[in-house]
Amino acid sequence: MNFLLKNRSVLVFILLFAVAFIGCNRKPAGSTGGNGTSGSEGGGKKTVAFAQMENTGPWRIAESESMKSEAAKRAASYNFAYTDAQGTTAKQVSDVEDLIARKVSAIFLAPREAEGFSSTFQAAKAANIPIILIDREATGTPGTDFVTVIKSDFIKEGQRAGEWLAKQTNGRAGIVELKGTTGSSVANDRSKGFMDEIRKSPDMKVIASQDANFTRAEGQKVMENIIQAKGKEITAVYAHNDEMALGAIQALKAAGMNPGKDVIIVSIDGQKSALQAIIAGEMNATVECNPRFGPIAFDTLEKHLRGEKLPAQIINEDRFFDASNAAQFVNEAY
Ligand code: GYE
Repeated sequence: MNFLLKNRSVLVFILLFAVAFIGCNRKPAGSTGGNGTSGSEGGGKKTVAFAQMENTGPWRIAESESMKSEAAKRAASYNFAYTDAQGTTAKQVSDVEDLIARKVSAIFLAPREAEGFSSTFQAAKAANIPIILIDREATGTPGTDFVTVIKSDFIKEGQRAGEWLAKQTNGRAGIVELKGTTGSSVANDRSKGFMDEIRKSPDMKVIASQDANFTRAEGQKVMENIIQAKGKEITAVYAHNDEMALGAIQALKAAGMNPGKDVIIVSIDGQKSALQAIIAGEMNATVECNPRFGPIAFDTLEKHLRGEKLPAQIINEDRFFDASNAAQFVNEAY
């Protein structure tokens, strides 16, 4: 003690050490639940954020879970902040603006629509906060407006669905297309890829095509109206995701039609309830679109932080599920 009192610099050092120690053990503010954000900019860790567009339906829930659990695995290095835009692009823009104001270290963004983020990208750049797009595209230049985009090849997904349907129906079908959210890159691309394939068979006709916003309830409602207008002309449904396909199956059954048999159903995602519907014979095929972005998203961020040059796009490899393999994969599905 005598020594300490005599030696002021040692005392100051010990005090500073104690303060730093308390700082490191401080719990991050908030929790990861609901619509709020969590994570602290303190504690020496980086806060990384995920700006999700909405958290309804198995695909989005699986994506959010994957991001949260990967952040938890890397909790020694990161605090995690999460925002839920509840299906509104304007809210998602302001969520990202708030994260920039909070000076988080990096933002993963799943943009609901392609347009609307350019001034947000400018603000992030000015604040030196890297943005990595996951699951959908947004208008802008990779490497400048955002680091890169990690996603599936949506045009290829549409092509695979179209090619499979042409084979399955011997090139003759009256098709209902249930489209994803208007203005999303994914809906445009899934339409384009499908149409590219369908055009090769003159007797494959899209007899109705409507936005059902990627949800089961809207898929069902839109399908009910189309059944009233087109009835027996309908021999196939191409839905941009499984949720809308499952809604359409409900509508077809309620109208006394036979999904999976008289009406061939093909969609995209590969969620558990779709594989179960394939096993039950009510649905025919689904192109996988993997929602488990956590590991690749964080690996990509770390490469960027190490100064590695990244490609403009990072494309996930996806599988294809139908009656031949649905039972084999149903247990690992979300
Ligand atoms: O297929 C769908 C979700 O953006 C790739 O959005 C994603 C799509 C996915 O709501 O189910």
